[in-house]
Amino acid sequence: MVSTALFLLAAAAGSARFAKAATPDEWRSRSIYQVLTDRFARGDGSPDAPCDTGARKYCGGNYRGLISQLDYIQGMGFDSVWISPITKQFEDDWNGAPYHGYWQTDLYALNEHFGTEEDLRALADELHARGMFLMVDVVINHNGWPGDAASIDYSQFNPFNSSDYYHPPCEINYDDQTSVEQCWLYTGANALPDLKTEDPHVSQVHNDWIADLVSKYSIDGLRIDTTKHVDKPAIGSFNDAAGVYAVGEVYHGDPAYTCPYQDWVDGVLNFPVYYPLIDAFKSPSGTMWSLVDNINKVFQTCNDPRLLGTFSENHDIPRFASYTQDLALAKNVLAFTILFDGIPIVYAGQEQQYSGDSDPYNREALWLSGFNTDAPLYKHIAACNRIRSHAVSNDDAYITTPTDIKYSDDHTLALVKGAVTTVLTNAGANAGETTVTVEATGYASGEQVTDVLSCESIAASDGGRLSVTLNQGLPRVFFPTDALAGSGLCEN
Ligand code: ABC
Ligand code: CA
Repeated sequence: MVSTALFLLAAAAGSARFAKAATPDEWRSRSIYQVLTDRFARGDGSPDAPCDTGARKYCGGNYRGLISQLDYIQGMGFDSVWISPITKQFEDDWNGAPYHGYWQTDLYALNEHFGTEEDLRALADELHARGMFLMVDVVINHNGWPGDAASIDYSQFNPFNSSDYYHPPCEINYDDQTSVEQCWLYTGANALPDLKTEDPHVSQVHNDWIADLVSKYSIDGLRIDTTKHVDKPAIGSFNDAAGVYAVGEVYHGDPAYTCPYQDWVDGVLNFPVYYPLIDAFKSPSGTMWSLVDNINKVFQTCNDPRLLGTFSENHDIPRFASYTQDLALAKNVLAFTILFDGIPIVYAGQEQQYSGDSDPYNREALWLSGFNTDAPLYKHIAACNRIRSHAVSNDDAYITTPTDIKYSDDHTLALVKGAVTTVLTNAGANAGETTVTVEATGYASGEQVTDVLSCESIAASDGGRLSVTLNQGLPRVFFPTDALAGSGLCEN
């Protein structure tokens, strides 16, 4: 009894700080929708407010707008939202404004363009009321300054208000890791003064800050910007101090470079799979071979491949539709993104087939789509997310089961993960009918399986063999027909 009472007291005292902290394990089954806060939804609802991406200025999106469009996000099956960095930025905009949030000047104040403390708390509350998680982007590598390196007045920054806290300016040599960590990402027009994160004082300030921030706004997870530009021990202690799942932005396509970061941070964005994924699917002349190769390397090299973030677009890289308008190819790439191992991340606008290429044109305002829930990719994403969460609720082991590549050729890839068999093709929408045989799917001989994208059913034959017809370049996602009840997919 005494110990129970003590436990309850301790739990009550600790609840304010730790109750909502979400662990890596709690994130495994999640599916993330990434928004640039400024570009997703406006609180005043003005549906026609223009947003000129080329101008690189604020367009008026904010937390209140985001709250008002959570049905749209949830309707696609997402249960987590990654928002832009929340901290105060400089206000000058002669060379582009910090509408993206990566040019902070003050760790302890909010960027008021996005809303007040109450608005941000209201966003966290509304997400939690829906069973959703809040992921916040954070920057510990640098601050932002509206001028070049020589013009910086360090006293303007809070708390790192002297040049002593920063590395001296230098251009990064990407072949030298010390330079990657200690030189500046940009020294020109909008310089990014690079913090001495290896200094124990700087690191301690960051760690105290993040522990408080996570608690103050009930944050469930972090995306750590510029992870490869920060020394690894500082990343490790920062993730520990945060006490929630963090995914690091290690912007590098080589698994041998990217995977070792998992010794220091819970997860990393899966750049090694991103590059060959796009190459495989952006046109019918792509092939699957480097994708298969990098999947195998990631499985061999990363400590926990199921904690990586899988993505096919973000705000730094060309949108998929900038390569091709082919809807069948877009559906294949999204099916992979959501049904491959790891935590899927879809960047707002992908569901509306936005086609901006590089920064800043890939940052289109979502409200200009009218939040169209009839868009074909909106419905496609919803089906993929739905079968994934159904597979999770049917089988505890699904999420930690590695994907098995059961078949691949130049144009086709068949993935088996638990009860889900995903068959992908880069043949494109103009392709005719072909048949591919996938062996050893794990289905029983004679078992009926349904493609949840078309609702067509077929039976597995001996040894779980599936004879899969592909037509018009569309992906197929099979699940045992008898086990579909409750999924909301193909149930009648
Ligand atoms: C602005 C303009 C740009 C202009 C630039 C000078 O200023 O919009 O048009 O070119 C923020 C803003 C940006 C802004 C920058 C700089 O700040 O969002 O709009 O650009 O002021 C993160 C964020 C990103 C953010 C920052 C800065 C960092 O996601 O949105 O940018 O806080 C590097 C960093 C990476 C960073 C990215 C933008 O730059 O590592 O953290 N992203 C190579 C390098 C990478 C490099 C990448 C792109 O190029 O290795 O380190 O990323 O420059 C593969 C290789 C990769 C290789 C790629 C290209 O090819 O394996 O290693 O990446 O095969
Ligand atoms: Ca650095």
